[in-house]
Amino acid sequence: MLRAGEQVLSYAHGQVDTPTGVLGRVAYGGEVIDGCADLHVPMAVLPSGGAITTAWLSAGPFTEGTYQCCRYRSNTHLLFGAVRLAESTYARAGDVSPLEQASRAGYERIFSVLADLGFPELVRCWNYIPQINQTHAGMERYRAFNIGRQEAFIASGRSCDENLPAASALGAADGDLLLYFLAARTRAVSIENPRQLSAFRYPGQYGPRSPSFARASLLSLPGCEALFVSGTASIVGHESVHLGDVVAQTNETMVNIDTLVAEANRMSPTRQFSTAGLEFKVFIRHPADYPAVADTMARHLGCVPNAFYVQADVCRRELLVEIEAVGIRGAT
Ligand code: 3EB
Repeated sequence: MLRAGEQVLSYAHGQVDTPTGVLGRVAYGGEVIDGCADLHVPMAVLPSGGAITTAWLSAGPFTEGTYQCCRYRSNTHLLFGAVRLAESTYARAGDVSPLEQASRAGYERIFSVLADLGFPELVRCWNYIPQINQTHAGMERYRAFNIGRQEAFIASGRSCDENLPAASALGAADGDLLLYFLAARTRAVSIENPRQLSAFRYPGQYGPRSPSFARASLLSLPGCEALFVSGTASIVGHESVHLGDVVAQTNETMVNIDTLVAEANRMSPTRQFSTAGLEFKVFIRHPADYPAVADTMARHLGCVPNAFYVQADVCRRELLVEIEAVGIRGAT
């Protein structure tokens, strides 16, 4: 188990009972128990249920509070925050859906919190969108989310194609729109995947507004460097590949992650990240695919992955798996 304070940021998943040095905790699955974690995500843990807690560990002293409905905890270097929005509090306004409004409002709040608390750099975002693949009033919900998110970037004076955060976007069966994030005082390096078209340049067939995220981000902190690999799927160029084949989709996804790791090492030659050394969170559309996904990852890596698995919908209907990862390398 990692001890807080050894380096500016560490990450752990599993049994995280650390009482001190917790910047933020997120529990996946299980029951909603007040105080069990800072945040609860309603996604079933595979293969057998229960809950997994993830923790971002850092040294105090911390400042914490609620600011414009955004809960946050921060120290000298980093801020962890979360916004939960009920779509029912927004009314459809012409073409503008409640989800688009909630997504825009959520990101605008995040940006104002970052500006006011002095953490201008959004490094990593997690976006959980209920019923992500459902269509309402002719628009798929993931696409409505993308419009609202990009509107917030524009309204906050942020670029939509530079310095974007790493991100994941997944669908939960139900609940509120949930956004959580890590922000820093210093800028991260955004990394793109040469095998894929940047998501912020996706053509119009994937929705009227492109998704605002980078394929990975690399943050230098005192004593360590953190690589945040965005949710990664079986996409080459801008197209989904290996339709209906979960093993091939998993392999293609791992090749995409290998490519991002190589890009990160090109930008940070001293740190030498390796795919096998990353910690993975794996989102699987159909629970029955769990053994095939876990086995394919192990074969690809040549070892048992440091990973946990949850059931979630992926933002394109044909994608069966999305894999994200984090790697933190201390000074060597
Ligand atoms: C993709 O590559 C798959 O909209 O924030 C992955 C990670 C995906 C983040 C997002 C979407 C997002 O397009 C989907």
